[in-house]
Amino acid sequence: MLTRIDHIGIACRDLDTTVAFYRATYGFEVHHTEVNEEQGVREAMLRINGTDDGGASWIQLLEPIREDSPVAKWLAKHGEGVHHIAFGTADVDGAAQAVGARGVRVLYDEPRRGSMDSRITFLHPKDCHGVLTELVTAAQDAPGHGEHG
Ligand code: V0V
Ligand code: CO
Repeated sequence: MLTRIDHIGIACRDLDTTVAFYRATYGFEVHHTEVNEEQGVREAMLRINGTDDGGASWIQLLEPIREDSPVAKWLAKHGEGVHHIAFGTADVDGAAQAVGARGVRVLYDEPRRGSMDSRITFLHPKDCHGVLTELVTAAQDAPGHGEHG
């Protein structure tokens, strides 16, 4: 059902400083940045492996853009650090339904838009031994991708 680690989400106070650390320390380059208004974050994606066509794993650096956002709340309580882990799947709808049927709280009725046009949902950390867990279908992994253009 889950085929890989898609990304590790890391909460940071200042995205530019954190990106600079990852570049200077490990040589990572930023592959993509975006603001996700709904999620209340500005984010940078650093690719670890895979290609633009799929199979990639990422470090997702997250800076809050609003005080009432999940990442801002997390930072205030815990400080910087690992915020969530995201498992990749070709079928986020099916995976969420299956996990939900096993008694884990799925936070969204329908998957929402994530980085790079992925579709994402979250599982409640209290039902996952303290780990905020994201399920994600990357745009490239979605059924039918590439068939229409
Ligand atoms: C909260 N808790 C966590 C946690 N956040 N535990 C582990 N990891 C986290 N990241 C714990 C917290 O310590 C509390 O336990 C309890 O859950 C309730 O937390 P709270 O601070 O009162 O916060 P809530 O209940 O208002 O919100 C928690 C949830 C929220 C998980 C419901 O953070 C949420 O909706 N997250 C999903 C959306 C999200 O995180 N978006 C940002 C990433 P104690 O201390 O009382 O025991 S966006 C993203 O990943 C994108 C766009 C992408 O991948 O494409
Ligand atoms: Co994420």
